[in-house]
Amino acid sequence: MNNNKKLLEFIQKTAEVCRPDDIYWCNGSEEEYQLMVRLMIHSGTAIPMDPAKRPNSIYVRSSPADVARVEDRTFICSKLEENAGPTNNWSDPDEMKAKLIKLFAGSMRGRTMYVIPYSMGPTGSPIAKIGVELTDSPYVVANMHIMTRVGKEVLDVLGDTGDFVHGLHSVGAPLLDATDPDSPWPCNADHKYICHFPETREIWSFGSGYGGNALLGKKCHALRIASVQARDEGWMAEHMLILKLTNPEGQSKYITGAFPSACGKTNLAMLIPTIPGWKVETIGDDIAWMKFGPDGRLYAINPEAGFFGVAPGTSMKSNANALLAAERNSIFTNCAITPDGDVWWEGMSDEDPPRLTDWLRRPWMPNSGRPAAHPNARFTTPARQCPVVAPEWEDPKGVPIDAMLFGGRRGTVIPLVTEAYNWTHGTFLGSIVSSETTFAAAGKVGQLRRDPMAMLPFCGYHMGDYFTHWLKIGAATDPAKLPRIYYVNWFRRDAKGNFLWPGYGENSRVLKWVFERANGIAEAVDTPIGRLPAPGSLDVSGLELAPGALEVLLEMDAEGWINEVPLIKRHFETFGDRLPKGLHDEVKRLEEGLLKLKCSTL
Ligand code: O2Y
Ligand code: MN
Repeated sequence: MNNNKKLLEFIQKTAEVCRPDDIYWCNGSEEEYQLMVRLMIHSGTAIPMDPAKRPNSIYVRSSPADVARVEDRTFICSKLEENAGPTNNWSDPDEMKAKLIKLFAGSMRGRTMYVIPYSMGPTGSPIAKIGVELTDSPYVVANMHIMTRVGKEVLDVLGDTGDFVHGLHSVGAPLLDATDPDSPWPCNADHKYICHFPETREIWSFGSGYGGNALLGKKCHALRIASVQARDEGWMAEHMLILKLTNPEGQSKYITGAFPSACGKTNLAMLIPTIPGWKVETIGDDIAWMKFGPDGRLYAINPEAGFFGVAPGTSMKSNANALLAAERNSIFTNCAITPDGDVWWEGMSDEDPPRLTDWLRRPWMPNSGRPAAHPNARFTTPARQCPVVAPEWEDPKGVPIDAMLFGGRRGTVIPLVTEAYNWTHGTFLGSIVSSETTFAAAGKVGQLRRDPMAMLPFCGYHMGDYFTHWLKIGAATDPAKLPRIYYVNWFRRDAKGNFLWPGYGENSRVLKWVFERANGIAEAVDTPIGRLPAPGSLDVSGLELAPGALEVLLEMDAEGWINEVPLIKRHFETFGDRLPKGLHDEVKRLEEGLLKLKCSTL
C-alpha cells in the first residue's frame, strides 16, 4: 500500500468502473511470480515446462484472435488531431474515453485487479520513469515482472506526491457468473482499443492480452507516452538497441541502433563478433532513453529489464546469446511444444522435430504444411540472464553514446554503411529509413515502406514535430559531443537476389569501422549521400565475399539515389508544413550533389 493520493484515487475510480472482485497490490516478489504462474496453470492459460529442460519456465498459447500488436486499433488521443499527425490514428480524448468507459464498465467482474507499480529504467535512476498498470491479467503481471522493475522500491521512489503514467488494462472478458469456466486466453476479439492520452500521460488498453497491447510499460509507455515526455523535457525516447563494443586494446564505445521490425535488432544487440579480439555486450535490445549528462554528452539507459523477443528464426547460429538467456525463468508464448515438454519454433534447429503440438494445440509433423509456432511467437526472458549482458547495463546514470545506427532492409541503392556529415544530416538519414517488404509476407515484392527512425508506429505525436525535436537535440550541445550517426544496410542483393553481405557476426566489421572512425583511424570518402568507407578501410580479412561484392556494397549508386530523391520528397510531403526546414535543406543538398556529380561524369 501507499499514500500517494493520485494513485489511491486512480485505483478507486478504476475499481468503481471495472468492478473487480478483488484488488491486489503487486510487490514484485518471486512468491508473487509463482502465484501468477499457478493461477495461469489453473485456468489453462499456461503449461509448466519440464524443469529438467527449462527450469521455472511456462508455455502459453494465446487466442488466435490475439497474436500481435494491433496498429489499426492503436490511437493517439491528443486534444488536437494535428498533434497526433498524419501517421497515427487519432480520436478526440473525451469521445474516446466516453466510448471506452462503456467497455471498461464491469469488465473486471469475476476477476482480480492487479496494481503493478513499475519503473522503466533502474529504479530511482534520474532517467527512469514510473508507471502504474492496473490489469486483470495474471499473464501481464508475470510478464511485467520480467520486463520491468516491479514492487515496493518503486512505490518508495514515487512517494506520497510523485507522478506516474496511468495505465489501465483489461482483457475485456468479464466472468459474469461465478460458475463460468474462464477461457485459457480471455480477450475481446471484437473490441480492441490501445489508446494513449499524451497530454495526461494515460494509457487505456482494452480487449487484448498480448505483448505490446497489454504490457503497457513497453511500447505504450516507454515509446508513445515517453516520446511526448521526452519532447517536452528535452530528452530522447527511441526505438533503439544499445550495445557496448570493445576493441582488442580494451577500449569501449556505446552504440545505439534503430531498425524497423524484422531487421535483426535483438541479434545485433547480442552479436558475437567474427573479428578476433572484438567484443559486443548488450545493454538493451529494443528501447533507449537518452538524456544529456553534465558533460554535454547523451547518456542512454535501457528502460526495460527483459527481452520480449521474436522466437521464430532464433537459433544457436542466428543468436546463441538469446537462446542461452531463455534457458530458464522464461515465458514462451505461441511457440510449439515437443512431446518431452520443451519448446520449438521454426528456424530453431537444422532439422524439424518429427512430432510436435503446434501453437493451436493441434498435432504437427514436418509435412503438416503449416508453421508449428506462430510467426510472432515470443520468449519473455530476464535481461540479466543474457550471457553477454554488459556489467553496467543497469547503471542509473546510463552509458555515454558514441554512435547511432539507422538501418532498413534494402536490396538495392543503400550502401552497407554511410556516415552522416553532422547531426542534421544524420537526422535526415534516419528520417528516410525504409524497408522493402519481403515477398513471403506482403505479396508485393520490393514495395518500399518508410519507417523514419523505426518510430512510425511508436511516436506519440506528429512525426514532423518529432524530426524538429531531433534537430533541437542536436543544437542543444557542442556538436563534438554528439554521437556520430550512420545508415547501415545488411541486406544488399546481387542481380540474382543473393545477399551480398553475410550479416550476423560479420556485422562486427561494420561496427569496427564505426568505432575506428570515432578514433580517427578509419578513412572515409565524401559523397553526396554521406561518407563511405575508403578502399581498404573496412576490415574484410578472412571474409569470402563474391567477386565484386564489396565494390557494390560500398558504392555510391548515383543513378539509384537520383531515382530515390522524388520518393523522399513524396515521403516528406506526408508531414506537410510540420517538416522542419533543416530536412528540406538536406534533400535539396542531396539532389544538388547528385546532379553535380552526374554533370561532372558526363
Ligand atoms: O507483437 C507484439 O506485441 C510485440 S511487438 C515488439 C516486441 C518486442 C520488441 N519490439 C516489438 C516491435 O513491434 O517493435
Ligand atoms: Mn521493437
